[in-house]
Amino acid sequence: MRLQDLGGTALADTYQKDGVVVVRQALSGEWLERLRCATDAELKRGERYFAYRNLRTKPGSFKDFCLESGVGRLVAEIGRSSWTSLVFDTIFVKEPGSQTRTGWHTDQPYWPIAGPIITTWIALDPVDADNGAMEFIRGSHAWGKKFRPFLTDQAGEFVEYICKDDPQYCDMPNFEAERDRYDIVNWDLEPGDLLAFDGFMVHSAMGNRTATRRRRGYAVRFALDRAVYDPNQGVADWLIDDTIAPGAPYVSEHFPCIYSVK
Ligand SMILES: O=C(O)CCC(=O)C(=O)O
Repeated sequence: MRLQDLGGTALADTYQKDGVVVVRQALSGEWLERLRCATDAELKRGERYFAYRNLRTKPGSFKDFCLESGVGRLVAEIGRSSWTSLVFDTIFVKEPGSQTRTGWHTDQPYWPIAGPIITTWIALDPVDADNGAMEFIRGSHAWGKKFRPFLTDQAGEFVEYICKDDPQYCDMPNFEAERDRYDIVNWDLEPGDLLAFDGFMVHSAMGNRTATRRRRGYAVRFALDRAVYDPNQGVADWLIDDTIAPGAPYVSEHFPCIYSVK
């Protein structure tokens, strides 16, 4: 998995400008099959949509993928970083008929990390606008806004804001109601295609209105050069780590550096 074989520096340029880039056929068939099997095994737990996270912390295909597939180097190349650490991973599965849209949001205000974060979102099935494509507001990573975190219901819809009085955050516009005002992009994906996007990118995912086509996605979050621990930001308690000093690079035993330029 090397950027030069998958699209070269043009991908890194697009990422920097737009905050999101699609890397076609980033995964081999073997990794794809392993992640699909591991995803289906996890789903047997029958949890809520956002609950399937930190899968890479136990032995198995998710951990192997994070450590052995070369995804860390690919991410460092896309983000032009000299190192990458693993933050956390999640599977997002919209089964046929699960029509709820994943609401518009940004990720990083939920996390106690300042500085560059990249998410890789890997399609495990064919994905399009009918079965739950991700949508992005191109360039929104550069707006300099920290949108307020919010609670969602089981299916991922907005319920209410958290951190209501915290002045570092601002409320989100109603992006869905004003779609025409924004440069919204989405891509049809084949299994093995990978989206890489910035932690401050405004994004959403459509519902799955098909009767038969699953939409399985595997997301992994990575910290890059200048990503530092910021315990004053965020609500994700599983990312709190007292072994990292505030302001220090977001790397520790729990959040290991998985790639570094020699
Ligand atoms: O796949 C989805 O429904 C949402 C994914 C998402 O929001 C994310 O990876 O940050």
